Amino acid sequence: EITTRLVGSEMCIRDSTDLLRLGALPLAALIAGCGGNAKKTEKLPNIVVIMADDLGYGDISCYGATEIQTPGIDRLAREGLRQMNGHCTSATSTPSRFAMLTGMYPWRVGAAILPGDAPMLIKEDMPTFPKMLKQAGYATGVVGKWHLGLGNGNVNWNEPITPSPNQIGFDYSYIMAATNDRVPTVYVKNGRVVNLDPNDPIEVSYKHNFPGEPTGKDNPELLRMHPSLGHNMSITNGIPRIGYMKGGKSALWVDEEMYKVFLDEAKEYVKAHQQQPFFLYYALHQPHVPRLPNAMFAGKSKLGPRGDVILEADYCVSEFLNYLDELNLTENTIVIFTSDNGPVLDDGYQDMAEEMNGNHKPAGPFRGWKCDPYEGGARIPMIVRWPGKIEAGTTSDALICQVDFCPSFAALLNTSYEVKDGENQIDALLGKSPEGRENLVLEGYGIDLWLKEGDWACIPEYTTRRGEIVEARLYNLKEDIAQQHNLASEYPEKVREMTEKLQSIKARN
Ligand code: NG6
Ligand code: CA
Repeated sequence: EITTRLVGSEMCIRDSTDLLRLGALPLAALIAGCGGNAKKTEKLPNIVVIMADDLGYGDISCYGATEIQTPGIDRLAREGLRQMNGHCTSATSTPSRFAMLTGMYPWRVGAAILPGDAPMLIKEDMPTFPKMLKQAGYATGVVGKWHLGLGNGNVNWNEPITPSPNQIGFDYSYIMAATNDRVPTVYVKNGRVVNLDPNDPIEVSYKHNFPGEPTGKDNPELLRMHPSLGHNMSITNGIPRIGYMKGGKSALWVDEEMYKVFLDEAKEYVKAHQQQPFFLYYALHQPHVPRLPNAMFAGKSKLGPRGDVILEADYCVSEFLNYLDELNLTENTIVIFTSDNGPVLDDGYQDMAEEMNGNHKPAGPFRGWKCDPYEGGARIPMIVRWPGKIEAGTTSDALICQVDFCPSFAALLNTSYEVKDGENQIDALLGKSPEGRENLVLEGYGIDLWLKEGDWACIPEYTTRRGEIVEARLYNLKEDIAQQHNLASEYPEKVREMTEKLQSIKARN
């Protein structure tokens, strides 16, 4: 008989194949204790979420790319499960990451792409994925892109910054504040800028430049890559960014080395915490702009810098997985690989992404890109590996979203933890059940929320800020995966029903 008992940070099962054989039972029951006659105990599984930045469904070979090969990420697919209907909540970064970490729809707090000097969006009293895991006995760390704000506004970058990720559930953080195209272009470790010289303090502003500081706009002669849109403010490493910054010379990052800085940090974290259950959120910076591959990858993809940094990201995944092997952690570590939003070619720099794209289809078979309220904006790769527990080389069509990670893992760990919108979809996440969510609210950039339910996707009619009415759109994804035929006028009832459903989810509190 299976009882539900957690023994410190250990769970016990009769033997390691029990979990597989008992696949039909709720996983929470499986992972729980097993009374007095246990033959051996097994540690709680480590959990790693690797999240790429702007990587599309069609950008990796295990999801059908033919113009680029991603053997590192493909290894995860070969040894695990590909979610074919996996989503981020939003077609941009900050909202999706907010949802993944809080289990709450991001539009409830008006989440939007944040500047690098924005205050922390996740309030200290909000439930979070890492807090839940801490409660279950995990060490929790984040390495890489943050983009959820830091401090309480008016951050002094020369002092300890709080709140940082360390105040909302992570014991350890080694991050960039926002994106690689936004200032401050420095790393922040546990709330402190890394390698800062106190005699060269950092100042940051998103409103005005600092006297005498060059900008991309005024000093194009200093640039080694030019903007195509925006990105004409302060310059770091010959690359113009969004926002103004002064000082901090010794702390500035070198874009071409960033892959290694974060990879080494991720490995270090795992090494340091291998004795206890750990959670690592490894947030890759690729293939977001500016795309500056290390010399190891430059020119290797034939798709230009965008393809090259995808190869770089793939290398990071591969090296990280090899390191888990080396430390003997592969078997007891759940690894999820995913992305924060759909792909984009030209995202503000002249980096040949469009010119060199050739026949590559970054969004796979889907319509739309990053920022768009279509499948291409928010259906992303989601690969889950747990050796021995998830059948290798399988796929699932269950509707599932990153907003479900926190409540799903809470169920797996038998921890009771309330979140607002995420659902316990652990059986779908691990491939034990073909059923996923009944519906999911998704968002483009701005105010266009949309609803996916069954075979249908509906973007209700809405009014833009300028007062223009955008007509409702309705697509049958089963027959029209590329969303080419708007069926709204043919099925007004369906539109009405889905619009009301969306309204009622919005109103839920
Ligand atoms: C946009 C930027 C884009 C990118 C995006 C955020 C311009 C013209 N475009 O405003 O380059 O930084 O914000 O991307 O500035 S995200 O993946 O972090 O959401
Ligand atoms: Ca992104």
